[in-house]
Amino acid sequence: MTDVRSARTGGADYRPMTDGTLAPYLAGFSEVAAILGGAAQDWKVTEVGDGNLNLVFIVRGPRGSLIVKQALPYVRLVGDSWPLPLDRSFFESQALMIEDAAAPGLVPKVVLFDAMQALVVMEILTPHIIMRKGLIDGVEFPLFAATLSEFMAQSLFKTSDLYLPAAEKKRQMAVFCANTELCRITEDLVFTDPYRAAKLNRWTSPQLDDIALEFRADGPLKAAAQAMKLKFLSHAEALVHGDLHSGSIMATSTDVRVIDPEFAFFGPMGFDVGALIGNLILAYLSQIGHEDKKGGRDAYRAWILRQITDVWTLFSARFVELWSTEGKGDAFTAELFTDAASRAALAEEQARYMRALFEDTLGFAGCKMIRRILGLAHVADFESISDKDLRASGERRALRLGRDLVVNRTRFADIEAVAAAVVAADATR
Ligand code: SR1
Ligand code: MG
Repeated sequence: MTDVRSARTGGADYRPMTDGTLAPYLAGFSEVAAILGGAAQDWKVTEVGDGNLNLVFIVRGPRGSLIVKQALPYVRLVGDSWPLPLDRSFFESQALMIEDAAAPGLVPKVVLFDAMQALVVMEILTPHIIMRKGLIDGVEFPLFAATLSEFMAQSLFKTSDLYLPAAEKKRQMAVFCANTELCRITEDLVFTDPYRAAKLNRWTSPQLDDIALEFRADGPLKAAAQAMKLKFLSHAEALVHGDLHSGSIMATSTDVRVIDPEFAFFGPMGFDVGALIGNLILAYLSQIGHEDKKGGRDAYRAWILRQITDVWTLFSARFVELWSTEGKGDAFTAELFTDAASRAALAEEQARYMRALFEDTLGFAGCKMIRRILGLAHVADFESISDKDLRASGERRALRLGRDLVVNRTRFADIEAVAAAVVAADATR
């Protein structure tokens, strides 16, 4: 892993790339030129970024194609009134490499990190689509649950104290501790702003004015959301992706990959699992706006619901399996658990740990759902519904269920109970 001190991103020579300037710049990197083939004048560059933060280019050469992601010095969604450090490209490239080592083949390969221009050159994923788009269009991804559960189990377990020696975990943590600005975005936008009159908040208005106001006065909800925020701030359990929603997944019917870990830091594992499940629930509750007739998406709803239960069930089983077979970290020192009675006690402790992780997952899932409806950054699942009344009806159900998940996260018996709550919430449509 690169030392953060040698990875000063940006500087006097930094400039945002354009379709015209990127190819000549990349020509200076032999590893990039070798993949693209030909010379700079043969490369076709297209800016395709539609995310909240960065420039994203596809570069096509006679031999191959690549993706280039360049950080902008501000939040693209808002403009240059909101400056943002360029070093998020460093954290993204580092996280991609750690994730690839933990879960090989489940993230795009990094070809180059260039600190001066804050850009990451990586493998192009084609013909993959952003999973959120697929969820809106009713596309099933057969490998989704198996891949995401494997990705989360491997990347979270293998960066935790259950697997790493304490000194190595602390070394990795020290690097990602510097990703403070991106963490700050999450601290504000996910855990705080939806519960106060923040300037950048927005919601479907006037339909949701009442519930936006109600949530700002909801003491139990605000206290529970702040309890989740405290976990986010202080539980450095593992290297979390930090923004693991359906827009950070690219998939086909035969391949699923995780992209965009620029928010990565050492935080609570449930933040990733909760982001994923919360976004699947949003996808489920937004189907009302995407079906051609009432009930037209029922089979697809059932598919999403299965992904919610499968992803948790497969993830938790795989995580415990890794712990039991590769638990060589400084936590739960393996030599203490060689006899049958000790192993049984360890299994009980593992069950307690997974229960706590489940409750964290639900709390974070609820926070993520609420922020996407009352905060600054929304999701296309709902935003693409042009009938505002219909959109707001689904958003309201999501807000109520999100609140339930945050406030009552300890009361859900298991993931099937969560699935039942999703179905019950949607039954009011
Ligand atoms: C200002 S950035 C808004 C959101 O975009 C990213 O996808 C993260 O979710 C962030 O919170
Ligand atoms: Mg992103």
